[in-house]
Amino acid sequence: MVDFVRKRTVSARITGADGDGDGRPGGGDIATERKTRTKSKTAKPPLYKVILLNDDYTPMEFVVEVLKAVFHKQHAEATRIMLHVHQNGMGVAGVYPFEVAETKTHTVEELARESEYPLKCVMEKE
Ligand code: TYC
Repeated sequence: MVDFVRKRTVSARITGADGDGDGRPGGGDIATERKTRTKSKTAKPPLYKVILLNDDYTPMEFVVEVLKAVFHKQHAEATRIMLHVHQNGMGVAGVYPFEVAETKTHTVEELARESEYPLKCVMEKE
Protein backbone atom coordinates (compact mmCIF):
# COMPACT_ATOMS: atom_id res chain seq x y z
CA MET A 1 0.00 0.00 0.00
CA VAL A 2 1.25 3.44 -0.91
CA ASP A 3 0.86 6.09 1.77
CA PHE A 4 0.36 9.72 0.85
CA VAL A 5 1.99 11.41 3.79
CA ARG A 6 2.98 15.08 3.90
CA LYS A 7 5.53 15.96 6.56
CA ARG A 8 6.28 19.40 7.85
CA THR A 9 8.53 20.58 10.64
CA VAL A 10 6.97 22.65 13.37
CA SER A 11 9.07 24.82 15.66
CA ALA A 12 7.38 26.26 18.72
CA ARG A 13 8.54 28.55 21.51
CA ILE A 14 7.68 26.98 24.84
CA THR A 15 7.56 29.43 27.74
CA GLY A 16 7.51 28.50 31.40
CA ALA A 17 4.93 29.66 33.89
CA ASP A 18 7.35 32.17 35.31
CA GLY A 19 10.75 32.03 33.75
CA ASP A 20 12.33 35.10 35.27
CA GLY A 21 10.67 35.16 38.64
CA ASP A 22 8.82 38.41 38.05
CA GLY A 23 5.47 36.86 38.89
CA ARG A 24 4.20 36.97 35.29
CA PRO A 25 4.01 33.95 32.99
CA GLY A 26 6.74 33.55 30.37
CA GLY A 27 9.29 36.21 29.63
CA GLY A 28 12.49 34.78 31.05
CA ASP A 29 15.14 33.21 28.85
CA ILE A 30 15.78 30.41 31.36
CA ALA A 31 12.42 28.77 30.83
CA THR A 32 12.25 29.55 27.11
CA GLU A 33 13.15 26.77 24.72
CA ARG A 34 12.37 25.72 21.18
CA LYS A 35 10.95 22.30 20.48
CA THR A 36 11.01 20.86 16.99
CA ARG A 37 8.78 17.98 15.99
CA THR A 38 7.60 16.50 12.72
CA LYS A 39 3.88 16.50 12.09
CA SER A 40 2.49 13.85 9.70
CA LYS A 41 -0.65 14.51 7.73
CA THR A 42 -2.28 11.96 5.44
CA ALA A 43 -2.97 13.72 2.15
CA LYS A 44 -5.64 12.65 -0.32
CA PRO A 45 -4.29 10.39 -3.07
CA PRO A 46 -4.17 11.93 -6.56
CA LEU A 47 -7.15 11.01 -8.74
CA TYR A 48 -7.20 9.89 -12.36
CA LYS A 49 -9.95 10.18 -14.97
CA VAL A 50 -10.64 7.04 -16.98
CA ILE A 51 -11.54 8.29 -20.45
CA LEU A 52 -13.29 6.30 -23.19
CA LEU A 53 -12.41 7.13 -26.78
CA ASN A 54 -14.83 7.01 -29.67
CA ASP A 55 -14.30 4.83 -32.72
CA ASP A 56 -16.42 3.86 -35.72
CA TYR A 57 -16.70 0.11 -35.06
CA THR A 58 -17.45 -0.69 -31.42
CA PRO A 59 -21.22 -1.20 -31.05
CA MET A 60 -23.03 1.31 -28.84
CA GLU A 61 -24.61 -1.50 -26.81
CA PHE A 62 -21.17 -2.98 -26.07
CA VAL A 63 -19.95 0.37 -24.67
CA VAL A 64 -23.09 0.65 -22.53
CA GLU A 65 -22.52 -2.87 -21.14
CA VAL A 66 -18.86 -2.03 -20.36
CA LEU A 67 -19.92 1.12 -18.50
CA LYS A 68 -22.40 -0.93 -16.45
CA ALA A 69 -20.04 -3.84 -15.74
CA VAL A 70 -16.75 -2.03 -15.14
CA PHE A 71 -17.85 1.42 -13.94
CA HIS A 72 -21.04 0.35 -12.10
CA LYS A 73 -23.25 2.79 -14.01
CA GLN A 74 -27.03 2.44 -14.22
CA HIS A 75 -28.38 1.84 -17.72
CA ALA A 76 -29.53 5.46 -18.28
CA GLU A 77 -26.23 6.94 -17.07
CA ALA A 78 -24.21 4.42 -19.13
CA THR A 79 -26.23 5.37 -22.21
CA ARG A 80 -25.68 9.09 -21.52
CA ILE A 81 -21.88 8.63 -21.22
CA MET A 82 -21.72 6.41 -24.33
CA LEU A 83 -23.66 9.01 -26.39
CA HIS A 84 -21.41 11.78 -25.06
CA VAL A 85 -18.33 9.82 -26.23
CA HIS A 86 -20.00 9.04 -29.56
CA GLN A 87 -20.78 12.73 -30.17
CA ASN A 88 -17.68 14.38 -28.65
CA GLY A 89 -14.91 11.88 -29.37
CA MET A 90 -14.14 11.13 -25.73
CA GLY A 91 -15.71 11.17 -22.29
CA VAL A 92 -15.05 10.39 -18.64
CA ALA A 93 -16.26 6.99 -17.47
CA GLY A 94 -15.13 7.58 -13.87
CA VAL A 95 -12.51 9.11 -11.56
CA TYR A 96 -10.42 6.91 -9.27
CA PRO A 97 -7.11 6.56 -7.41
CA PHE A 98 -4.25 5.44 -9.70
CA GLU A 99 -4.37 1.68 -9.23
CA VAL A 100 -8.17 1.46 -9.52
CA ALA A 101 -8.09 3.60 -12.70
CA GLU A 102 -5.31 1.43 -14.11
CA THR A 103 -7.19 -1.83 -13.44
CA LYS A 104 -10.39 -0.48 -15.02
CA THR A 105 -8.47 0.76 -18.07
CA HIS A 106 -6.92 -2.69 -18.54
CA THR A 107 -10.27 -4.42 -18.01
CA VAL A 108 -11.95 -2.29 -20.69
CA GLU A 109 -9.21 -3.01 -23.20
CA GLU A 110 -9.27 -6.71 -22.31
CA LEU A 111 -13.05 -6.94 -22.86
CA ALA A 112 -12.72 -5.05 -26.16
CA ARG A 113 -9.88 -7.30 -27.34
CA GLU A 114 -11.84 -10.48 -26.49
CA SER A 115 -14.71 -9.19 -28.65
CA GLU A 116 -12.34 -7.87 -31.32
CA TYR A 117 -13.56 -4.29 -30.99
CA PRO A 118 -11.14 -1.36 -31.24
CA LEU A 119 -12.52 0.41 -28.14
CA LYS A 120 -9.76 2.41 -26.44
CA CYS A 121 -9.49 3.75 -22.94
CA VAL A 122 -6.89 6.12 -21.43
CA MET A 123 -6.09 7.59 -18.02
CA GLU A 124 -5.46 11.24 -17.25
CA LYS A 125 -4.45 12.85 -13.96
CA GLU A 126 -7.21 15.14 -12.63
N1 TYC B 1 -19.19 5.41 -32.43
C1 TYC B 1 -19.62 4.06 -32.12
C2 TYC B 1 -20.73 3.66 -33.08
O1 TYC B 1 -21.27 4.50 -33.79
C3 TYC B 1 -20.13 3.95 -30.67
C4 TYC B 1 -19.09 4.19 -29.65
C5 TYC B 1 -19.39 4.96 -28.53
C6 TYC B 1 -17.83 3.62 -29.75
C7 TYC B 1 -18.44 5.18 -27.54
C8 TYC B 1 -16.86 3.84 -28.78
O2 TYC B 1 -16.25 4.82 -26.69
C9 TYC B 1 -17.18 4.61 -27.68
N2 TYC B 1 -21.04 2.37 -33.11
